Amino acid sequence: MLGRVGPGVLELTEVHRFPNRPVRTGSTLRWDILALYRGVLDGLRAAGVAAGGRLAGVGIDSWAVDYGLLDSAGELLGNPVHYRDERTRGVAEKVAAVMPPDELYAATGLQYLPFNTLYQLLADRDGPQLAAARSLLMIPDLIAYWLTGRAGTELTNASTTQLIDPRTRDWSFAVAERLGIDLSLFPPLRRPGDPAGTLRPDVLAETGLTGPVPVIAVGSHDTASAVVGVPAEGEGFAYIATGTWSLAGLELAAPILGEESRRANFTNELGVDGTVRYLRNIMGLWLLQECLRSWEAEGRPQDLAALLDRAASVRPRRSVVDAADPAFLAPGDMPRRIAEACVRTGQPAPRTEAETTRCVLDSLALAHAKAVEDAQRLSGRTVSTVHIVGGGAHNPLLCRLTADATGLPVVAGPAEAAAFGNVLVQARAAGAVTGGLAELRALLRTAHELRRYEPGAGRPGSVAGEYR
Ligand code: LRH
Repeated sequence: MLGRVGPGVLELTEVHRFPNRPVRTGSTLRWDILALYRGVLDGLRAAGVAAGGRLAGVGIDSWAVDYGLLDSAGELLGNPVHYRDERTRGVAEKVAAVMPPDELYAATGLQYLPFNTLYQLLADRDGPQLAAARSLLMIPDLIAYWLTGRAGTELTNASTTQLIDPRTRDWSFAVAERLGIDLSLFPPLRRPGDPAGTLRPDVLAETGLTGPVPVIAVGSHDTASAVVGVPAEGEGFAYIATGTWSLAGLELAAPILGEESRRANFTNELGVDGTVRYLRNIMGLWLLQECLRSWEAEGRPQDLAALLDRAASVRPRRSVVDAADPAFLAPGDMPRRIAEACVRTGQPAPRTEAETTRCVLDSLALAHAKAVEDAQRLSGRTVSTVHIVGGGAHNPLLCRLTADATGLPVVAGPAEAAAFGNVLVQARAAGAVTGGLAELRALLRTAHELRRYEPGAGRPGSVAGEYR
């Protein structure tokens, strides 16, 4: 994405898009990291062409928790393993025997997800790669390292490792020691807005860019950048960052680390400008993406807009599944797994693509509402507006069902919130704009058209007009 930012100016242009297709080798699911890096280089070249050869900065964000291991020469030891791989099965139980879950939560504030970096590192513990590793780079830090030659660990993403203390916003040395994690593998922490090097000469040559091009640390966890890109006014809002995942919760000034919060499986990830992302992971549009993949493989490819239209006419909440259930984490045959979950819970199995889609969207809307409700109860905050950002902002049925389930108005957009949050934090570090998150969000509200869905307004035509 190419961004142009200045006082009163905020534009994003998509200059290049590339697929992210994980690959299974043997029994292990991996990221094709070199293909992704090639996509990044192609994207930088396209951005340079669109911007006339000069870029004021580059910022990188990606999904969280995963990492690459590097040897003593700084070479990547293997393709990073995908967090949906099953190698962490059973690891949390072993961790619990050494450090009970309540103590781990009180120290790190992280919700239980089987793929937290901590569990992945423990799953890798006896492998030859970790033994040979001299450093560990989270995915965006790895891309930044290849672009600049400089290694660092960006804080918002580091907070998803389960090795950060959200009160000190530094490593939790006690947790690492107790669980035998070598924190010296991680290069020094950097914070959003910090300089992160400049593009290497070979990168400039390959992309046709004119140097120097600074790389600036942003909220490198995509969800951290997406929350910067929530066009909210004031504090009484909840956000749902929708994409492969739905990340639903609140922006807080301090973590909540009590037992009730742990039992509700809320996380305290670290955000930009000292904020905390208090949220719960919900399986998200992954459920629908995987269904679409299955139907296509079976020779029944679907047109998404038509499918959503048909799903809108299906009887509401005919069957719903638990959209936070890790049983839906792994790839493969999602329609069958959804049908099985319905039958297991005494509900009718969806019979058609439209019924399955409706089941997914009803289930997501209910899970969104539950997360917004629980977050309010646990934080004492009152929410008057729910913001949906990310890909789901383009899904009118999901937005309407979420408004109905929460009983609150939903403001949808921008779909590219993470890219907006990324360029805004860069632009501020470069001095092109000033202010805190409130000012950055005010700029966003002037730059982007949003849609508002009122609860209980009925059919898809319930879009109550533009919100500007
Ligand atoms: C969303 C996301 C989410 C994490 C998951 C691994 O892309 O970063 O915040 O929990 O991927």
